[in-house]
Amino acid sequence: HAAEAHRTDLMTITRHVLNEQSKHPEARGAFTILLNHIVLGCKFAGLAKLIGLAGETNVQGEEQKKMDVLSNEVFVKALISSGQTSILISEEDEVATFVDPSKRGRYIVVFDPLDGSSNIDCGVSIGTIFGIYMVEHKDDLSLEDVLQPGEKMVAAGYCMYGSSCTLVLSTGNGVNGFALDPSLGEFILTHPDIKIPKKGKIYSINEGNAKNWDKATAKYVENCKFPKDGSSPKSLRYIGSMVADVHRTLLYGGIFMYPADKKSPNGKLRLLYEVFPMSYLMEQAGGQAFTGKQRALELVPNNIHERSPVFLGSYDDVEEIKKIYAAVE
Ligand code: AHM
Ligand code: MG
Repeated sequence: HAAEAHRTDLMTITRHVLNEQSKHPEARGAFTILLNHIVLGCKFAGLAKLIGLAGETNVQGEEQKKMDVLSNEVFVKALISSGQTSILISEEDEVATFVDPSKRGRYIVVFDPLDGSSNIDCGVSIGTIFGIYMVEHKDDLSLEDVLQPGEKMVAAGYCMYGSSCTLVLSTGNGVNGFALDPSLGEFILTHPDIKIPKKGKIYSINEGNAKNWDKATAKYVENCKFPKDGSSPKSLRYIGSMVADVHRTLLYGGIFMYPADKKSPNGKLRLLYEVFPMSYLMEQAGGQAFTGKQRALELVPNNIHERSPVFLGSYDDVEEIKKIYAAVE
């Protein structure tokens, strides 16, 4: 009666992470506390989306703070009060937050508290994206500690506020998906060990930018629509909300692209808290992430809000765009 056992033996995200960390007993408690504070921020951001849908003014008729600003405040406070963080980098804050030495821990968290917030008003899925680094010496910190390639992250994830609230996490040991059970208030493991299909049938890109694409991007998209090898054309899906587009790519396979173009030579997406965490998850799920020049996770950031082009998804699909770039350069 395995199915029954499954229903009564709930694998919460806390329990799952404690199991995963059992090989590193020294890190167990600290990481679990940190994750619980991130989860709190996600629960709030999910709520913020619902409040955002309800309108911009409260009962007193006052303008309320924008939901992304509010979510950022909740995340920053939750992360500092965890006692496990040393530096925080948020898409909402121009400068890095160095946590007061009395409250410092060994983790650096880079995050976009509410990505795709322009989609709130029409109820489209939005999400939180985060990546986690670890510092050796929490008493001797500098920005250099955070300007590290994505492959140095010790964990990354996102939470999607859609038809359900879904948290996808990797601690460097595969990718797992958890759904928020609203009655329990707990994230429950629903998608263990996610692997991205080796090849997909979907491509995802803002085609409105086609006028400004480079040759490689244009050629790849042309191949998606008019394949030269006799295969069927791919379907186009583009939500315009990175978390939702990446989540679909992870589960169904295919490729998500935000390339460089003539107007935005580095693309649009931010390296530290958008491109790195999603690239980390893709690799952990068996896919790839490429910048047009190199493996995304090997890039070394020069500043905290730097942008980078990205092509990520199924192994074979990213392999194809890599070949095209190699041929046109
Ligand atoms: P934002 O941080 O201003 O919300 O922008 C990020 C979003 C991503 O979620 C999404 O992938 C991208 O912008 C879509 O951009 P575009 O509208 O140019 O296609
Ligand atoms: Mg963003």
